Amino acid sequence: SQNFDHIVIGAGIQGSFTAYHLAKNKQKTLLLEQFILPHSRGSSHGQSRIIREAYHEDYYTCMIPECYRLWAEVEAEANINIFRKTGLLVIGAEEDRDFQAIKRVLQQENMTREQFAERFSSVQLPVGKSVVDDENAGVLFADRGLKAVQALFQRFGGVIHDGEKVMEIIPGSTITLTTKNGKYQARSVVITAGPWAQSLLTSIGIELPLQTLRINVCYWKEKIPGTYGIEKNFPCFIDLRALGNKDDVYGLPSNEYPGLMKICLHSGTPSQPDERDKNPSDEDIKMVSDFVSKYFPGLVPVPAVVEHCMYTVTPDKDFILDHHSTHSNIVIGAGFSGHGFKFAPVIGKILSELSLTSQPSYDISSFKISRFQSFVKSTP
Ligand code: PYC
Repeated sequence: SQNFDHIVIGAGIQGSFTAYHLAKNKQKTLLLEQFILPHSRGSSHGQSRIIREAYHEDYYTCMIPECYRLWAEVEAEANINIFRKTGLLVIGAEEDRDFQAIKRVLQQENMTREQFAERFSSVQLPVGKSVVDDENAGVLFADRGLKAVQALFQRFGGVIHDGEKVMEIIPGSTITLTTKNGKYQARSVVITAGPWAQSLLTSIGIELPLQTLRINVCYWKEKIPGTYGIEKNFPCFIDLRALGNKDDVYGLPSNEYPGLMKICLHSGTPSQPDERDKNPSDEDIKMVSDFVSKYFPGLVPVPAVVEHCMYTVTPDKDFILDHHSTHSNIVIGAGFSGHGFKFAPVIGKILSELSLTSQPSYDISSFKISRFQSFVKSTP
């Protein structure tokens, strides 16, 4: 068998950043990925994601400044551009507690309806909703960022084995992993397997309340190209509980596909990760189409491109960052619930700290497995 200090299972953005931090800390690290890289089966592919300060929970807002700093560090180390500041409109009902909390975090007053109409004449503001501006928010170029983090990991001496699915994890003070290609041993293992986390965790005695969802990622054609374009400084947006639904609708300016704006529901349909494209549902597309025709009159309300990705969602939509309850050298990063990408530099840092048994840089009590105690069936 081959020996490493640490093995990270799953080379999505969370696993790749964990491996990056470990290798940067001079740890001999293997990053294992079941599919040939790059791939579009999990949750880290696609061209763009939002980064924003607009959160209402302090355990997320406290991480955001370091996220911006570490993304910039990767840009400098890899000599590429990953972030583009666009701003983000947060649209919410005045009585919505999350909207009020976000306003306090951003320390912003509402834009008046007149100011909004003047700045965004191509958008109808939903009736009964207010808007605040998250001026520092923007777009992360996701595929490019993921590739850069993996390349830096290798530059720091890390090893990536893709196309190698983990078949067995044998816990112990030294952990043994079996893949279809061989055996590996390490002092610690980090599981960041996205929608595949549960099947690995079951094999080591943990059941988490994770729901895997298939997400339709829709792009809508501009009637006049560039109307909602990044070049015209059109911002990202999030409409909290859009159309009276429990879920948010978010959008990014047209950029990666010229003439197409990305607008999606922040939810999807339950689906197994290996059967993502079986029995697809387009209920959510109908809802977003309704949203587009009401509020974005400059878009054709039929999606021009629909891509797919997976969310792995916890009941409270908060992440899981913890040790295995009985095998503390197995570290778990899971349940990123469709909002983890922006946090990956800091999540990776925290997971690397947990693997090194050092004190995590952040209070991670909100991310512990014990909050789901009734669901956890850990073997002794
Ligand atoms: O967290 O900003 C976000 C987000 C937007 C779309 C999916 N997640």
